[in-house]
Amino acid sequence: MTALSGSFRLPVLASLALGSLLAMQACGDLELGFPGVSDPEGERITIHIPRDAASLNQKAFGDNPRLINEGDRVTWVNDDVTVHTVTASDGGWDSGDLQPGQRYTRSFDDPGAFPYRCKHHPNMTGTLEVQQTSSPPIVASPTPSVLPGTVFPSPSPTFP
Ligand SMILES: [Cu+2]
Repeated sequence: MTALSGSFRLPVLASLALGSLLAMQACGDLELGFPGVSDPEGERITIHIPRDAASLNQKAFGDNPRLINEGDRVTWVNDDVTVHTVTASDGGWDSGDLQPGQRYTRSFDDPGAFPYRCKHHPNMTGTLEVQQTSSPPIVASPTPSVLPGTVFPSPSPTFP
């Protein structure tokens, strides 16, 4: 009986977990889709701003510099208990105030180095290094792979 009631409880737990995931997703920027679903245009990268981030200086945003590929989409999540921002050093983009638990997402479509900081704690710095990808990320029509040196006879019409 305990095993049976246990197996009845599982779907409820699973749907609760899914529900909270969806709720978390809805808290941040308006963004459709499910977590974990791959974006065909690039990777989704999450950078967590940890507790007491202001004391971490140039490591406040994790790995620094952080290497990503062009087209990748970066989400910063404020896991701290104080307000932070993610603000480009050149002022080109700005998350605005991120309350604890809030997130900010931005796509990086051009290669280069993008230094940023927190407006409230200018000692909190990070740099994204966006690398150029050698091949285009989107393949419109996949072509069959042909081994180099393979010779195909030119097609000739056949008649009965
Ligand atoms: Cu801050």
